[in-house]
Amino acid sequence: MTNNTQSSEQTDGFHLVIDALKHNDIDTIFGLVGIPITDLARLAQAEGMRFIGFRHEQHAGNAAAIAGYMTQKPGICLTVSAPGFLNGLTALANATTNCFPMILISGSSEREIVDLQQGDYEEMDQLNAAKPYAKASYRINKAEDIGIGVARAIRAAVSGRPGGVYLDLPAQLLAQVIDAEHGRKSLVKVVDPVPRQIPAPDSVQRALDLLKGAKKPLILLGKGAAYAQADADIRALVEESGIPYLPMSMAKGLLPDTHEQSASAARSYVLAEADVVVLVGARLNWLLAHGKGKTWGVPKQFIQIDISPTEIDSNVAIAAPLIGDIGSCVSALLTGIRSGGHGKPDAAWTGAIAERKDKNLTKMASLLNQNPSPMNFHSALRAIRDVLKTRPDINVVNEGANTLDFARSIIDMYEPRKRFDSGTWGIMGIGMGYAIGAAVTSGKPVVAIEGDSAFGFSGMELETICRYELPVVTIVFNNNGVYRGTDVNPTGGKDVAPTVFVKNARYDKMIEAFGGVGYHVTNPEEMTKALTEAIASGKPTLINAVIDETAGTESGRLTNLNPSTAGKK
Ligand code: ADP
Ligand code: TPW
Repeated sequence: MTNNTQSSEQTDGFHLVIDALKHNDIDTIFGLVGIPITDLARLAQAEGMRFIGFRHEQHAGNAAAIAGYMTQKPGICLTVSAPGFLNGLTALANATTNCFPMILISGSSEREIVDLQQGDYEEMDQLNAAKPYAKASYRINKAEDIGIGVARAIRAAVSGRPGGVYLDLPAQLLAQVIDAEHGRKSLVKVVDPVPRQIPAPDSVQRALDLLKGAKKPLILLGKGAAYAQADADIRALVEESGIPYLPMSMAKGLLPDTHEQSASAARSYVLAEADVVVLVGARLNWLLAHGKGKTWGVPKQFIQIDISPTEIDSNVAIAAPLIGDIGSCVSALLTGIRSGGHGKPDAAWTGAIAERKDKNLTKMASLLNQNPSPMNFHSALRAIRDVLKTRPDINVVNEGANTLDFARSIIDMYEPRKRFDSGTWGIMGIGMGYAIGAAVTSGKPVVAIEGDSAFGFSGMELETICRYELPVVTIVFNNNGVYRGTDVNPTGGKDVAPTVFVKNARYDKMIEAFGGVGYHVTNPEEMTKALTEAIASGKPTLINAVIDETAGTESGRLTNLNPSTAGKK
């Protein structure tokens, strides 16, 4: 610090962190207070930011992550040291896995005590603990570095493949006092945080050539495509090429699910039969059977659009990689297609898809229209589907096993980035965090469709939803257990089976404890009424939906991934 820039005014680490975030147009923090960040949260609020306080850091982190996914700006999660940090770390790891930009900011204990392991309050080497699970991890030690440290965290979170960034703020840093003018000058506004990355022209040509020769092309849209916010060009690519498309679960709504080129209802057929597949922001991971085996049927060639070069050839050979941001890559393909020479896909291909779609949709309609008592997944979801059809702007959160599998295929989405689910890990526990993040970020209602087990991971955040009066409707598919409620303890002992919960639990009573509205529904008519009223009221609501406890299958559709003991009787 030089004397000639010194003013009589002073600032400190607390102020500089808030100033640095605001300087980069970040207006919301999701977190949970305690030593040493309580004053940071207070100050954020005093300085006009929104601070949303949670009951557990994992959910604050999930809210931040989904806010990042929705906005392309890093969502911020603020926690205390060691245990608070670790609770948030699950969300940071999940964000990194799903390519969502977020920054986990945790206070940390005295460095000199932590490093000598002398036993400080909440002692932990957080920076190193975060590293394997974060895209980048940084610690700021000097108040005058807060500006550059926050800028670095923001750029790391959103540029290239987005991910989770950890930012370590030692308690001593927050209390450090420096000259205010010097502090102001140290702030950094990140210029062009997400620069366009234009694909090389020869890569584009290679992809176009491959596409031109295709007889049975298919476009596969992943959540990277939804994240990229290139909605108009993606739609134009699909419609002008005439190529059938499949959305991954969180890419649903990029084009309305009712679109005639959607091949969702003929998914297994198109995956097996396609000859050239254009992957747009979708990884060939377990969710796509690693791009090989029976699911993928006849030999095929892939065009893969991704911002991350190391994603290419990760599971199978990629014939035409297209490295760049999805907006630029899709627009380059579109220009090529518009300049001609790319005929529409064979009518035999689109015809065969249409035929299978019709058959499968008719079969599904008859399942959906049955009215069993007790209600099952299908009849409950039919009622929800019909209400949500009238509100395409509503955000949908979805987790569970059967509840996830059935809702994903039955609930149509009409707008991009409105569906948030268990994602790349198949994680349980994102429910209320994503719901709060989505409600706060969009200002629109959220309907969270939750298995009863899935809901339990974040259920205490009902209080948060009620406290902030968020328009979140949580529907608990209550079938008395994990997957279903019918397992028995083979020993005849008093403990119930590992998958079983308290029978006939009344989750609706939980929300009433916090002033929210509870409904207990046992048939589709009651579901329709409850959901319609809840959405219209905008009040925090929980609908306890009684589902046939025999209806679910173990692990939902993932039975093949579930090893079972040879000795099982
Ligand atoms: P899904 O689960 O829907 O199949 P994934 O999460 O597996 O989707 O894949 C998303 C992919 O999108 C990642 O490989 C990521 O690198 C990529 N991606 C994310 N944002 C962009 C972008 N703006 N431009 C290009 N690729 C992107
Ligand atoms: C963090 C394992 C996968 S699905 C599931 C669990 C516990 C719950 C299924 O029961 P639910 O749904 O929600 O009642 P339904 O419709 O089948 O009745 N811990 C974490 N993540 C995962 N995925 C698990 C455990 C799991």
